[in-house]
Amino acid sequence: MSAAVTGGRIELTQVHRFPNRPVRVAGTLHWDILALYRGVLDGLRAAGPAESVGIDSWAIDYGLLDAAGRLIGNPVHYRDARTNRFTARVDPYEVTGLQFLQFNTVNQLLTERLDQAETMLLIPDLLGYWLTGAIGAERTNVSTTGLYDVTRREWAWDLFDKLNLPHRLFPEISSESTPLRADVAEEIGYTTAVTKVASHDTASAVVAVPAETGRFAYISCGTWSLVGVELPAPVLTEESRLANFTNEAGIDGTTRYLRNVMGLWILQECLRAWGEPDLEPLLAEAETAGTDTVIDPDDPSFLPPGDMPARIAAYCARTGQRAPQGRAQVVRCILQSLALAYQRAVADAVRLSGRPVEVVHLVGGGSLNTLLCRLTADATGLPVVAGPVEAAALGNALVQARARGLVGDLAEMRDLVRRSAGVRTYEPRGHA
Ligand code: LFR
Repeated sequence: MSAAVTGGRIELTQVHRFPNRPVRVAGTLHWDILALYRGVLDGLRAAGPAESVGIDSWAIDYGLLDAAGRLIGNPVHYRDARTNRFTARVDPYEVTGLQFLQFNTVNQLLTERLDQAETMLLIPDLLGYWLTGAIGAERTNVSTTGLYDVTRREWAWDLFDKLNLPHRLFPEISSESTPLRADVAEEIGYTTAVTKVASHDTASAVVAVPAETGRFAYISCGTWSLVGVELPAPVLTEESRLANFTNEAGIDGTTRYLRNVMGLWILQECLRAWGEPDLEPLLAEAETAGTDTVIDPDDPSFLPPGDMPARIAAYCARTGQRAPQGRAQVVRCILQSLALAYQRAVADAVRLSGRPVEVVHLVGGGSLNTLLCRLTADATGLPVVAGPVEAAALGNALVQARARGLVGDLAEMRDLVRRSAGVRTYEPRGHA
């Protein structure tokens, strides 16, 4: 995406899109990281001379470099089964404030042989290293590893010793901009600098939430749905741990207090199993598809890739419910289950943080899904403001714009989003 700030607005243009297709190799699910890097180079070339570049991606996953700075093997996908054996956390919640997800970086690292590894780079830091030659770690993404001390705002060095993880692996947390390597500049046809943005896509998306006051919840709705509130400080209570809420770092010292809900992944995998039919007609049918069936989107059976319609049917058999019949009912069942999961997460976030909420901002690809937005408004009993769609890209660009003096603090960035991006409000029905 290329972005421009002109006339008091920020405009995004899609310049290049490439697929991110994981590959199973000898039983392990990998990211095709070189294909992704090629996509980045093609995109930069197509974007023409850009004053600055920022990188964000999904969190948690990483590549390992050897002492010569070469990548050791292909990064493993967090949906790989290698972390199935982790059923309880290894990092103390009162230190990391992180939700337990079996695939958190810390767990993944504990499955690896690390003797050849000199450096661990999270995915955006790895791409940044290839573009610039500079090694560093970006805070918002570091906060998703289970190896970050959320109070000291530093790597949790003590924890490394307890877990036998070598200190050398973890690069300094830095926020410096770095110029492109000369050979990369030559390849894409211009030189520019990589600006450190919120490299965790969810953190970038939260920057671009067009909230007017602090009394909002957000749902960053894509493959995952990240549901929570923005706070000035982490919540590290026992209740919060039991509710599996996470305290991930946002920009400017904010805390993204949220829960991971499995999200549109379940729908995406159904569409894949059905041979990628058009979603729009299915959503139209799902409007009136009568089914009361509700699944728990966070059931572990929905985590790995596979035949999702069959897994939904198996879940229903296990929970004594009638399985949804036909595609429209399956879609309806997924969306109403997500809306209920959002309702629970918003209510828990409010209860556990004490932060009152008047509106739910639903950003990301899911904001185009009118049925989901409507069901969410009805379930939460709150107005749902849907959009922007490309929230992560916008948040990324906004932080770059700020580094260039084009916009000020978070409130100003959000003003800019409100002036620029289209949003649609869904009022709840059936509430007094
Ligand atoms: C969303 C996201 C979530 C993270 C998951 C795995 O794209 O980054 O925030 O928990 O992907 O990295």
